[in-house]
Amino acid sequence: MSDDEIILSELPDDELVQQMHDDLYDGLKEEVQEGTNILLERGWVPYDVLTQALVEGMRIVGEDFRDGILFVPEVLLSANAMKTGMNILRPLLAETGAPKQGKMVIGTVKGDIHDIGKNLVGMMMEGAGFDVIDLGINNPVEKYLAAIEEHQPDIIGMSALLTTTMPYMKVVIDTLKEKGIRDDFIVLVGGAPLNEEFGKAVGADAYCRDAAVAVETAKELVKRKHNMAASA
Ligand code: B1M
Repeated sequence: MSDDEIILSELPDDELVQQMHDDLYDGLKEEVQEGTNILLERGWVPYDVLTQALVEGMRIVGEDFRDGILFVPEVLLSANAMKTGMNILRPLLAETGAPKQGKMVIGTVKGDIHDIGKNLVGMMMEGAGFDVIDLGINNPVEKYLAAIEEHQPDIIGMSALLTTTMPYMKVVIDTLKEKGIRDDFIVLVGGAPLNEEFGKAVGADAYCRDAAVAVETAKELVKRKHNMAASA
């Protein structure tokens, strides 16, 4: 061991979190995994590990990607390191014992392979008591339709991270309209380049800024739908 090797378990929380940002930046899977476990062992709640250590680390990666300091291969390593941490947190976030809320089909739209944000939304929705059917990435409208047919969800969630792929959400929603089934579902959209106005323009029920907002919005809209059905 070299003199300057960092022992993660010996770092105080704030320095460990900083170090995890650096390790995520450098795409160091095992270190991110170890850091995640250490924070959990120290009693951190999974949501705080997720947001403060992992999501914040990815935000920094995103800035340097945007500024041309990091490139695709490096960002891929960071994404994989992030996923390692998320995999540890997934079961912990899911086992909250929350009462069943409904079913959601979620996928990243056609042409888009970004899935970290979508996965995170799926994890948080599961934790809030929703059954989540994850369609993965690069989904053409046919995939959503097949999943609707098979799973009869309450909610359809779409994710897009590229300005070139976000318009595809309208293709999906317009197809639902053409088939006369649009109003059978709550449609939620999200992803970094979207905003409220875009959500309205494509005909979604709501734009969700982040996973926590997605959970709150989903709960609220499902409740509203049930109340409407009960009073009909
Ligand atoms: Co991409 N990429 N990328 N990338 N990438 C962005 C999105 C970009 C903004 C980077 C930049 O330039 N600053 C830029 C898009 C620019 C634009 O369109 N205006 C970009 C680009 C250009 C590209 C490529 C074209 C690069 C290239 O090849 N030259 C290429 C495209 C590939 C494709 O999809 N066809 C590409 C590839 C990649 C990687 C494969 C290397 C990797 C993805 C790995 C993976 O996902 N498995 C990658 C990554 C990691 C990023 C950044 C750095 C990080 C995205 C991320 O995971 N964020 C991203 C920079 C950025 O976003 N600032 C960037 C963390 C995640 C937790 O946040 O996804 O926003 P986010 O999710 C949030 C909310 O948005 C929301 O909740 C989540 C959690 O709170 N949310 C939802 C998301 N989906 C939701 C769905 C919902 C509700 C809420 O449904 C109900």
